[in-house]
Amino acid sequence: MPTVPGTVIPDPVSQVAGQGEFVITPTTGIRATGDGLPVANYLGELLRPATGLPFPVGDTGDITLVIEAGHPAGGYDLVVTTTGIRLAADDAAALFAGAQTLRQLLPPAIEGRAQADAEWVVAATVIHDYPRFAYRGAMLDVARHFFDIATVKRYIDDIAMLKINVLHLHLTDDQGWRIAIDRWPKLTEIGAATQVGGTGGGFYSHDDYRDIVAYAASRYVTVVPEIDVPGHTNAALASYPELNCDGRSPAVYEGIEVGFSSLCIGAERTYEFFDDVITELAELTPGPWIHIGGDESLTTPEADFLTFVSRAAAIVASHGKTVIGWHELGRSTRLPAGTIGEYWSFTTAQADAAAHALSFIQQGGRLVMAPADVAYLDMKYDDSSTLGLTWADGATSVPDSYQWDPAAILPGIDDDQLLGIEAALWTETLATIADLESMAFPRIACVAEIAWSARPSVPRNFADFAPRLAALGLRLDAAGIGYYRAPEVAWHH
Ligand code: TNX
Repeated sequence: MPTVPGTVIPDPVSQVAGQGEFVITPTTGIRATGDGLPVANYLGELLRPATGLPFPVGDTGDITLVIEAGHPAGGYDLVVTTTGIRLAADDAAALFAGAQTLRQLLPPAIEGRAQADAEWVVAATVIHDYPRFAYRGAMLDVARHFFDIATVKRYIDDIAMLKINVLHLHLTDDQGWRIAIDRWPKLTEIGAATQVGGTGGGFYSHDDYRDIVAYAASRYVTVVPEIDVPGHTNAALASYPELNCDGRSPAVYEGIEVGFSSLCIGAERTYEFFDDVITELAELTPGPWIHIGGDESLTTPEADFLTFVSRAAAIVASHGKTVIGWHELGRSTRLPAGTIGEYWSFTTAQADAAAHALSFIQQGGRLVMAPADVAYLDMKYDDSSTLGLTWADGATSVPDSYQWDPAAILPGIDDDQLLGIEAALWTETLATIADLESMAFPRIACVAEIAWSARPSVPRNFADFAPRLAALGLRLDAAGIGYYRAPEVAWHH
């Protein structure tokens, strides 16, 4: 079926249909210079397999990528006429976002990895577009189940398609410590040996991790590493007896309970440990943020929690990084300036969670909204889901994950106080790429649209979105990405 303007996800700010169409031919090339060249090369790689056409990249070509001043932050302009395509933006990241739009203007068969038979045309259109939020995140939990480099790279490609530009990696939890720390080798010798259910496990060496970060950067995705402290630390506690107040290590943990572990707050060794971890992690992290968790430290006494949080946050700041923490971190009133809180309560805010989140604002920081009842991709879709959990106010249907707004959750909060939003994929019940994709898709498209598209003047209506989701389904089919065929969507077959 032909793709017409109006099926792009996230919905562009403005899109006007033109006359006629641009026809791709064997001589169609991609023109770019300077910082535009990597995007042009990426676009070429995207377009070659299914078309079987060469798409030379260089000084000439009917598809022109231009870096020029004058676009809104993160935004681009895309003009398709019968004679050519012009994509322009202020920087390469915004150009890349525009390339994702262009990709969705092509027939769905473009997503196939083998040569396909299709009419490679793009309907004439004029698109002016820019993001609502700078931070458009996806979180992947590689601690409960470990995912290899290839899987993480595939997930990066999955999210980049939807203009998501942050991958938050939940690297440590009770069930596993997944990043090598040279100064503390047992973290991975012992702490990475297993995972939920007891089979498998694993970790990233520094080179593995650099590989992931570089791949993400090639998709203009910033990696935010999370070391979850002081709770969710059984894997570290099992690896080093000295991190436990009684000097004795617990056994490794393969279940899915939360809230039972804590670093020893009173021991100086704990802070030496944390500083060593952050030293190595900061060296591996080109992005501005390091996430220190802070959620569900249910066995850490309040005074200890506050002591720990202010010291841990200061350590991260001393390495030149901005702290992100789950909203519980807002219990502390001594956070470094600009600390980012990640809100994970519900769209109807629970009082304590709201107060903790607002504390970040009062301390000069901003929020990333990841409301669990709509943006947790590990929630079951409905009773038929075999994977997933239900604690976040029951199942989360695809319409649920679309019909909400991040600025309508907390009192007195507007877009200015929000850095962005995030879709979280916890993996207690998810072990394979097929598991991840079937839970993420299509709900991650809902969250991506909320992150990018302009705030609507009336509440979002799923009925308006569903046809575009159906169109995305054709692309996912061609790409071999499995997804949940939500009954609320008229899928094309
Ligand atoms: C809560 S949300 C957690 C995670 C679990 C998740 C499962 C948050 C900050 N903590 O430890 O994996 O629920 O949905």
